[in-house]
Amino acid sequence: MKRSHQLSLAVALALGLAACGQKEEPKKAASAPAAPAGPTITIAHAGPLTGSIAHLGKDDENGVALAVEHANAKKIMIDGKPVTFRMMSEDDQADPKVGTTVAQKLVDAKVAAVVGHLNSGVTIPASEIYGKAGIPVISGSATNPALTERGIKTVFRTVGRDDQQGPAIAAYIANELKAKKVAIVDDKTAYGEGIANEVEKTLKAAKVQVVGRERTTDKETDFKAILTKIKSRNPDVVFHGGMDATGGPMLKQARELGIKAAFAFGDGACTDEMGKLAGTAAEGMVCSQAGLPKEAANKEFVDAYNKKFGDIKQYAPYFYDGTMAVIEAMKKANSTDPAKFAPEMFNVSFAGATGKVEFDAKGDRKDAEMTIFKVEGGKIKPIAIVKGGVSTPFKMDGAAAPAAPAAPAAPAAPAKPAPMKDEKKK
Ligand code: ABU
Repeated sequence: MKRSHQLSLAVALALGLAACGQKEEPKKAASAPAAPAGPTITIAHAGPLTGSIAHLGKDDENGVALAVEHANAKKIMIDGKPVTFRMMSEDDQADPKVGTTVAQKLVDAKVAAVVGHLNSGVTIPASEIYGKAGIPVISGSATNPALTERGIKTVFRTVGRDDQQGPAIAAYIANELKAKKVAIVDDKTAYGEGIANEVEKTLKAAKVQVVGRERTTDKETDFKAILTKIKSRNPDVVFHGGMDATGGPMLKQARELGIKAAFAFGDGACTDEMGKLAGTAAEGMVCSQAGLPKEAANKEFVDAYNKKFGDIKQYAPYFYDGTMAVIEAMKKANSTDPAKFAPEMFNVSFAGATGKVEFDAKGDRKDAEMTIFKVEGGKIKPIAIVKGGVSTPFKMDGAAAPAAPAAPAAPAAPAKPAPMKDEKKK
């Protein structure tokens, strides 16, 4: 027992000393220099979060949210302070008027940059407001050339342009579908009308006969009147410049009317949503996107997106890269002040989710690659990549495993497939 008491005392003393030691640790911590407090910087997203293309707007918003989360995990230091990023997201309803109201709200909220909007017809007028305030805006989906043709030095995009995409899908219609007669429809939006014009110009130059040009709107649900006119002209192919929300029902109604022509679309209707909206009528349709397909996106990005949000709809990787471009520019400028970092947007160069991200003097994505898809089993499948007029078949090997997103030292190179036998420089 005596020995036992001695042991207890020794244990108690040891514990007491240990406790004393523990008490001293906070003193050491308190005497260490405090980490400088850092600012919270707001990066805005704006796009359609309600309405018929909300599925695409939400996809874009998810891309921005994921980029903000990944940037915060990196504990980025700017001007010697740790910066926390937050996203502010606004619904523009895919409406140009609502878009300008949203733009003014974001300017008044003093956001550092805007990653948006989805629609060319909304981004173009909204960018005038951001431009006057000196706030950079970068879209991951707006493809109308006019966006970057007005000399505003704060406007960027991570996708290609419709004067690249239109010729790419038109060349596919002429050379691969071997169409002799094509009917064209557009939805009267900046995007729909613009890409339809590019397709028409390219087809006419290739001596393909354009047998009709019909107009609808982005709100229309009944296309039977224009489809009846188109049927009477017996085209081999119908091209629609519009979004999936109109493209899907149009295709379904065309088949109900007995139209046998192949259907082709631009990126606005180049989504898996077409299989849902048109059902089996979507089988075999072809479409283009103004960038590499999601199958070629950085695997780390794809896995993180899938885990958090499910399937990528289309533009999320481009909005992710737009957000990362803004943050890269801030790092280069060592400033979160738009007046200081906006000019650095022209100097960013990094391996993003969609490949190497760099901008030309207009704010357009350098070396944009176009992709042609076909719907099989209700899903869009990439079949060819078109770059600088050269078309090559899409292959998965190597394309889905490029470098980590936004890691400047490791370029994300998509697969460089062998040239198609029957496709040469156009
Ligand atoms: N690029 C198609 C959808 C967005 C737009 O340009 O309006």
